[in-house]
Amino acid sequence: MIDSTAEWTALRAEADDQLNKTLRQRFADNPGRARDLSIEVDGLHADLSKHLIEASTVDALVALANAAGLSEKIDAMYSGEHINSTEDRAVLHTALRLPIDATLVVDGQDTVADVHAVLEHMASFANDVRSGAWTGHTGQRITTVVNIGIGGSDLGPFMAYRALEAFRHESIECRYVSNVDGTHLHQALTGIDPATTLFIVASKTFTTLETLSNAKSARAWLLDGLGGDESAIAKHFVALSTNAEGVAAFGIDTANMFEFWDWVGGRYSMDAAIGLSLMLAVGPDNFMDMLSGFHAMDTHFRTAPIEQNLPAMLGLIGVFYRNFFDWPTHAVLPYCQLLDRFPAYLQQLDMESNGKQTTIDGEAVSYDTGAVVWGEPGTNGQHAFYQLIHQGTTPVPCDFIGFYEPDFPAVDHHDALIANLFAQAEALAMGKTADEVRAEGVDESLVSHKTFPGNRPSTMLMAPRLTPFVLGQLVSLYEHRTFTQGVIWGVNSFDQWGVELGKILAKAIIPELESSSTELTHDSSTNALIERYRAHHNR
Ligand code: G6Q
Repeated sequence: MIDSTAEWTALRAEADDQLNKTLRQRFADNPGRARDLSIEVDGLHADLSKHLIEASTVDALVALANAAGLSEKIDAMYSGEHINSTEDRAVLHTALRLPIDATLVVDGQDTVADVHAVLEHMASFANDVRSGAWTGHTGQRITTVVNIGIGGSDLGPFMAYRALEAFRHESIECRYVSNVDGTHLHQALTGIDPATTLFIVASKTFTTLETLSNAKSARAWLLDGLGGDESAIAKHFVALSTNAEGVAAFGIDTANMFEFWDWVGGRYSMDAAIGLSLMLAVGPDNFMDMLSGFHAMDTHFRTAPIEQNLPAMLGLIGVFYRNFFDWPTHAVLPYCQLLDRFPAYLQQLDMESNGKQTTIDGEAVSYDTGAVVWGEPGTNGQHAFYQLIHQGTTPVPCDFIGFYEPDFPAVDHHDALIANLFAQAEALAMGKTADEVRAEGVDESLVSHKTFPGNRPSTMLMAPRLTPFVLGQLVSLYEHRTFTQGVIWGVNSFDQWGVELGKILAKAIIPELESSSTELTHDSSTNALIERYRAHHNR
């Protein structure tokens, strides 16, 4: 296992060295530090100089990556080997953004041709809906799109729809329904007109309880609103899935199905057909620009040497803090209101991928894996949880994300926003000593309260503007950061067995809630909770 290698052991000593040196000292020692520890990828600037690293750390992390075979594993993923071994699947989200003139034959199939055929199908449908050529059952144009999906079939398109609001069609609004809590669908349907609503049922497997429940209720709502004519379904329901049979069984014509493949993991699928709602909102050209951004970062990850490889370095630095400093969480803090769902999106990407206690070979890991990922946009977070980040007992490595230009210049507070962004990273890194506090004349009883330890690390990611291209770069960056960490920890980042047990138990409990005739055989806590629920409903 990786923790028995010399490279892992070397990092223990490296971590001890780095913990003892402050960021203040590092910047004083090397005025060129920001320049030396920055990486630029196609206009995306990453300043890594506020990390607790030196050139020796970079060398030690690169050695660890080599010991784990990172470069070989990148090649294995990109070339379509079945690296998702527990499900015997290739992992080819990078093929979703290959240009049309690329070639990639996997398992005898020309994936580039398949991907672009679906993209063309999506684009032609999106153009028809956006232009009004596609109408609903009563001949009216579509103005509301309701995406029904959950997890990987919701978080990505929802995040991206919000992120690219500045690029969206003025008269198409998308709404996203994921939770089986009926309130979610109720809210989404409130105030909209069935005649002008298109439902997208997004489900890779087309077996997901939440999605099928919401889709059935949406179908009933539509038919109710349009006079019960079943032929209306064809104009108001489309599906995104790998399961044509399931789609047909639900009653959606497979001509209105946009397919993807089992080599696209759910949480890696927003750039596959799962992104249809986004394409409807921003149009095919912007969607293709986003794919170009993904591809640019994919190319960088595949070709850049590890010490200059942004996703690899961010992943390795994350491992450094997780395993050698025992810091259990990682915050993502976009200074961009339109990225408000980005932390939630990354939470799934990272935690579902690397929250594993078993190596890919089935052995129990002897070290920590996946960090808890969390965050909110700045400046809001500053008035909430930043207290803990500045003065709490456990440091939280942070990713700050900012842009030189605002999304909507009509209300321009951009200098204030970016000043806060830079100030937070500076405050975390440099802190404020007790002597500095005293020098301000602060009463001695308050000095310790007003002291900031500093030495709290962060990455600063900056791009000119949040465009489709930049969003693609950012998502790909985090996909590959996640991959890098999975390789170091030796886990399969592409399965998610940990979500299965709860699903199975829920299926068993539904009939037990519905009828009191079933004998309860759970633990006494679960039995009592079921009984209380039944009693409340007089069952
Ligand atoms: C993602 C996960 C999971 C999945 C949902 C929805 O990687 O597998 O979040 O996306 O459970 O699954 P379906 O798309 O099959 O409905």
